[in-house]
Amino acid sequence: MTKTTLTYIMRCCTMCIMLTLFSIDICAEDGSQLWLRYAKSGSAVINAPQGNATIDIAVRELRDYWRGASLTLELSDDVVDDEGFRISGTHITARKPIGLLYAAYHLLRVQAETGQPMLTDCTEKPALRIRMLNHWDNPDLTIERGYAGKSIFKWEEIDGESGTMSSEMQARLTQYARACASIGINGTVLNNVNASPFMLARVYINKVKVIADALRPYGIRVFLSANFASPMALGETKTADPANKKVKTWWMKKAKQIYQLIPDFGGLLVKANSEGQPGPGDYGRSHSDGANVLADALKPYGGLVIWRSFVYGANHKGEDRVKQAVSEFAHLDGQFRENVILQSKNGPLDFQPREPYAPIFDNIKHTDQMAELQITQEYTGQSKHLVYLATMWKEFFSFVNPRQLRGIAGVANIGDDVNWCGHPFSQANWYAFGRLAWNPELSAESIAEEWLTQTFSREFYFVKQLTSVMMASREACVDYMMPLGLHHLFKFDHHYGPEPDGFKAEYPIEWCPVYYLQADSIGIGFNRSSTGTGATSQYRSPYNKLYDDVKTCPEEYLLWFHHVAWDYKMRNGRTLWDNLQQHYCDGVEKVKQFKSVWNAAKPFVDAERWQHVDTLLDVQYDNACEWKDTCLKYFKSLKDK
Ligand code: BDP
Repeated sequence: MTKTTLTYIMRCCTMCIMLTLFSIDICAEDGSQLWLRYAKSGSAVINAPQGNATIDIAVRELRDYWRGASLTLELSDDVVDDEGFRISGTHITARKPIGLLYAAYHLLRVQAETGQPMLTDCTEKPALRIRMLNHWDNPDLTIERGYAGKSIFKWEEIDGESGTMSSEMQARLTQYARACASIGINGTVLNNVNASPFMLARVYINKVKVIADALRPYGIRVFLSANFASPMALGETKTADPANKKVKTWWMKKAKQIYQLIPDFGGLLVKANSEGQPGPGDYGRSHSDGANVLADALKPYGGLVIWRSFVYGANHKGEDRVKQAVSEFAHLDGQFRENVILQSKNGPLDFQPREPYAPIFDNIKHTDQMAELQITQEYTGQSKHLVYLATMWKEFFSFVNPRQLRGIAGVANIGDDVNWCGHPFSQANWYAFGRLAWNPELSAESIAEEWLTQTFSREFYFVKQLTSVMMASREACVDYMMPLGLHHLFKFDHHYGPEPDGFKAEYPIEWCPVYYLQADSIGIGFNRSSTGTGATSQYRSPYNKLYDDVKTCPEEYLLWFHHVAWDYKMRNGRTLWDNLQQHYCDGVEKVKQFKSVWNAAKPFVDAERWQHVDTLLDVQYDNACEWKDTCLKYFKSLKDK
């Protein structure tokens, strides 16, 4: 064998190895790229102003992935909205750099969806000013209600003194920022609402600055959750009483310290006097007394206080839990500073698979409000069930006009799992949250199609079939877990499986499933009408009347608002008991169908993600059967008593 032949053979082998590696790289789909699976292009010529970090990112993204001809990016006051943009031919204009970045992601999304570098003239701007994620991440990297690994905010990998972080942390943060910016998210709360006071200690603020610096070019402002007793817990005051001078001074100094390091810091999110968290109530002060002290401290710097209305069991012990937010906050409306926003969960209880909307949105008129949605699937199968939540959020928007809100927050489902969210389809909920915060008029269906196309395949059959699965998935979950207005039948603490007979004397009654079921041999359901707790009276017209009367109450909320006899005739002429059984069976049946659709989808999905989803659908099916059997068995035992 000549030397040339040997070299040739060796070259070929190296190529083969490289090709194999390369193709593994292309084919292996571990979900880590989320919906940003753009193919490299590198062909476009992008003209843009220089010297701005955000515009540089927009240029880089387009240069790397835009497959069309040249584009010109320009800043112009013609675009009115600070975050908006205009596309006209090959000209992209925005008032601020962030608009150009949003335009870049818009173009790449359309290209990924259509397969073409399409330029359609349009003007876009976000519907809501604040579009933020709330991470429930703890400094020890655990995540409350997190089902996708540990926190991505790895504090030990950040050196606050030198302002640097590990390259892994940097890489993950950049991917996180890209994903958020690609769907218009512009704020993030880095830590749990059950907040460690240490998050406000100087050493953490130094580290927060490093994260804020990394996220800033992507238009994302950083917020922190604050423990109301921080000054005292950090040993710097003797009390956390908001009327105390030293406490006020502490908050002012803290604000100054934060803003010196992070000039665009968003503000503080506070869970006060709820589920054991400290608050102004500990000193006989009101929520507005407490919120206003923080608001005064942040005001000079433009910071916000986001105060949560998820408060129960403090001042209104014994009252129906779903009424307590209104009881606690309605009389304080008008007493909050202008930079205070009241943040409320979509439903009055706690992120159940279905709840009526929270009536606090009807009762607060003089304080800015934000809605809090739960992207992480605490009560909807965690990272094991395929449950697409956009349909639930659209349902909420049909009662509470999102355009009247100052912002919207989503409790994040993000962790350090390779695919970020655990279940491959849970990524869709992160995606849909951002898209709806940008434009709440988008349909849940079109968002599912967008996401599927970008995340898996543009194949028509695949997208159509899987869109129908996603669209049916939330109702399936309601059916197999708690149909017809049933709620909180979850196992204690982890909230995963069914425990309809759950009762523990040592727990507050509001945590016990039997309290919500109110089931006996006669019937089932919580009477919240005017003959019961009167929760229906907290709703605006016409819902107050509609919900109050068992005859007009929508059946999906029936057992939320009414205690109904087992043999009550439903609108279809069959008894409540019959209907309940039917719903549970339908729920199980739907999951079975999801499995067969997924089976047929095999040719369109890479093996790795296909297998992952398939395994999870088996788990979901088993769980759905368990929910049905456990609940129906228990109800029957009561009914037959
Ligand atoms: C409940 C969660 C709990 C949270 C609480 C909250 O079970 O972990 O701390 O809400 O929102 O859904 O504060």
